[in-house]
Order: sequence, then structure tokens, then C-alpha cells
Amino acid sequence: MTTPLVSSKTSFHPEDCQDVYDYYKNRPSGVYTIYPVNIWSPVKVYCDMKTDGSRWTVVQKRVDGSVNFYRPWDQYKRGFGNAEGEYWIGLDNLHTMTHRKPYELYVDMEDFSSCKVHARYASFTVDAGCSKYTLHVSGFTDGGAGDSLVYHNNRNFSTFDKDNDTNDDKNCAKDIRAAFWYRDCFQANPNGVYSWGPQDNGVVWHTWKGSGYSLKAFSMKIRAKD
Ligand SMILES: [Ca+2]
Repeated sequence: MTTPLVSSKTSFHPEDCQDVYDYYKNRPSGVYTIYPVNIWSPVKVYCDMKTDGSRWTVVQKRVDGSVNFYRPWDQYKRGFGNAEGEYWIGLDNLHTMTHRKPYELYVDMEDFSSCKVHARYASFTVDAGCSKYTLHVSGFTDGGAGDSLVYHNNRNFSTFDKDNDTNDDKNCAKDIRAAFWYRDCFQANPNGVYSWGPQDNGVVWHTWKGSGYSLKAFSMKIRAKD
């Protein structure tokens, strides 16, 4: 008789909020632990079980300015913040998830007058770190916000300590005090400095409120395509 090396006892390791939904069924929105890379790398995320068909894994969220988003490459790579409030899920997690399965992206935002709009993309992919986490988005559908992300399509990720933008004379991330898939420099700036109303280089979605308006709430959420 041989003893099996691997226990047959099963445990639940969801890769995303879709798996959480499939496993538990009618669970409410809230914080859940997922395992985007492997079972040894748990990540706490907010699962949106309400918006448009539910099952969305929130990968970026701004809501009150409680978390500093002016951080170096290594932290944008790993992720930071608080799953109950503001956070960034991390570029390695985004890469692993979006290369394992095809994902769509839902971007929603709110201004200080409680107006809410969104933008949706049928395809969202982030390349590996060795490729500077290049962003690929396509299949835009307008929910009133307009398309500010197309400007960033096929661009590399930049932080103040890794300038991968397209302007040789500027360091966009350092000038703006944030991090994103900057070009020269942005139309969308979800990781900008949080402020209350008018603010250059704040939390911006240019095609909705222009570049001088910093939004009250912003989130990016992804879902595996059926
Ligand atoms: Ca530059």
C-alpha cells in the first residue's frame, strides 16, 4: 500500500469573484479572499455582486483619499491599499488573471454632484512585467463617460521610479504624482492625487469632466468572459 502524497481533501481557492459567485451563489457584495496567481498567494479584494450581472472583481478603487497612490514600481507590481476602501490589486495579479482567461473591464465613476457614469471594454489584458505590463483594451461601450482609455492602449506602465511613458523630456508619473499607463501624459488618471473638486492631475477621466476635475469615486473592475 502506498500513501498518497496529496490529500484528497478539497478546499476552495477562487481565482476571482466569478469563482466566488459560482461557489457560494447568492452572496452579497463585499470583501473576499481570492488566489489570482496560486493557492499560496491570497489577495483580499472587493467583489461587486450587484453591477450589471455582478461577479466583478474590483482591481482599482478610489473613494475618499485615504490611501496614498504615489508609490514606486515595486508596490504597483505587488498591489497595495485596503480591500474595504481604496486599493490597487497589483500588476502581477492583473497580468496572471487576464492571461489565464479573457476578461472584460468595467470602469465606473462618480462626481461630487452624485452623477454616475461608466465606460465598458469587451477586452482587457495586461502583459507581463518583462514587457512593462503593456495595456490592451478594446471593444468600448459608452455608459456616459466617453472613452478616455483608448489614449492609453498599447502603452507601458509608468511609476516615478520607472519612466516608461512616450515623452523623453518628461517623467509623467513624477510630474503628476501618480502611476498609470502614461503616454504624453494622460486622458485617464485613476491613480491621481485625490482631491475635492477642481484639481489638475487629480482622479481624472477627461472625456467626461475634463482634465481639471478630480472625481469623487472611481473604480475599475474585471470579469471573465463567458
Ligand atoms: Ca519620459
